Amino acid sequence: MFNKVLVANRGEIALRVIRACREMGIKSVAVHSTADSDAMHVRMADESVCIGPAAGTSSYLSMPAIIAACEITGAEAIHPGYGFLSENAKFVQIVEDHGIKFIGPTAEHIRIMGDKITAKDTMRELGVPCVPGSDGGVHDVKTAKKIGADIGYPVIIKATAGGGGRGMKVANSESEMEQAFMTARAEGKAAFGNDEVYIEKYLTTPRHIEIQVFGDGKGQAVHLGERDCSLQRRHQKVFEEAPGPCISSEERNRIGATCAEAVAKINYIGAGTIEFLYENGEFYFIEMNTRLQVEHPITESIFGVDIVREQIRVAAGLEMNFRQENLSIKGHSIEVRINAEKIPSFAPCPGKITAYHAPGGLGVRTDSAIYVGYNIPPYYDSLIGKLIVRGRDRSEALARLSGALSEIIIDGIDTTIPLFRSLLEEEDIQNGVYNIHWLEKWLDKNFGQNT
Ligand code: MV4
Repeated sequence: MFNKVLVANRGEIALRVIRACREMGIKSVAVHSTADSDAMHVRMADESVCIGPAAGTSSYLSMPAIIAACEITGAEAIHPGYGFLSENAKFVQIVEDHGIKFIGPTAEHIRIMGDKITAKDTMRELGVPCVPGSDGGVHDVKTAKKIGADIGYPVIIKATAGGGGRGMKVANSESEMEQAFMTARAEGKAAFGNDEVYIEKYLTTPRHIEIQVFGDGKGQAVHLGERDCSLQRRHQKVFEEAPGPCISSEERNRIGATCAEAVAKINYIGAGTIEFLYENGEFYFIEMNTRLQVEHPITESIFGVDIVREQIRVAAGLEMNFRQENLSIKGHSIEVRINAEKIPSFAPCPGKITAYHAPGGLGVRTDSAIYVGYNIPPYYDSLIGKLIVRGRDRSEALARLSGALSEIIIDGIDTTIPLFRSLLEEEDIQNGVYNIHWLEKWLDKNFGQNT
């Protein structure tokens, strides 16, 4: 096992990794920007290194600074958390070239899944059900129109380098194709330096269901069920639950086995998430994320598995601590993302925390790096905490969430907490009846132009 791990991240996810290291008897190294000298991850780690100025691009994204921090401290491995360098194939290559272990998948797997066309081709080949559409890239409008006529409108044109909803355009009929095609290409070029696009049938009212997978890199892999992450605003998830309220155990076992088999076949190592759109009882692959995700705790809560610990174990060459036949779901879990944002505009709201009380009790987990007197810097993501609850069933989880939201205190800044208090009043949320458009429609109805 590693003696020392460098955590190339900040905020709650850095704490999450540092805690796992501590439990495993591994020393931790925090890295931080000049804006984060007072951050909790710096205090909690065994050692820390300042790696650059406030801007993420000059610190948490600086490959030379992070490699140097490893060499200075003698860290043998890097955990990237999520975001920043977690899905950067070039970084993984450089890390490994320096004889440092990257706690995550190989550069090759990250590269394959980072290109959406290659990812889809690979998954289709592995027997994972995909959205009907073009076979690979589409290079001219004439071909695009032919595909539109074949699969039927509406269709969606997606940039192969896209993600997070950028470089996507819907065409409702052939007359909209040229404009949508050219715009998707231009956005792909501008945002990612890659103008290759592909086309899919546009599903109008799907849910976003993602399957957690985990591989040992030696041909063994398991799945840890699904998460329903349909409640999103502008491609930012706000509320996630596991299991999905609309997924039966038969459906879970079937799609889960398909996903586990697929990643086993490619010798995938560590944690991964296979994203699907789910509509009329069918799963359609859209993307794979080759990282630990923000919402991983809801899966941990219902399976009783420490996903970060397992990531570290397999990176060190040890076996996974679980097998599919020993994994079972106990109860229901929900996560809400606490962002430093004003509701209903969702405008970022950095500033000083003047009071903080984290809710507690059975089945309540608060993952956050804030403390009283902490000044949330304006340079990074607005996520400041995650409230994760577990109950024996969905209604108990909802009741615990409601209790925890009454109890939590974060003063000094605006947060998304009031949004969640309102959402829990909604019958559709209570009944688990929502799709990827539900939240934006609800915000529009309740706040109109203010969101
Ligand atoms: C789609 C789709 C409908 N049909 N693909 C958005 C982000 C990217 N991960 C994929 N996305 C979508 N792909 C087809 N063929 C609708 C979306 C989509 C979406 C997906 C998941 C969660 C929220 C979403 C919000 C808008 C659009």
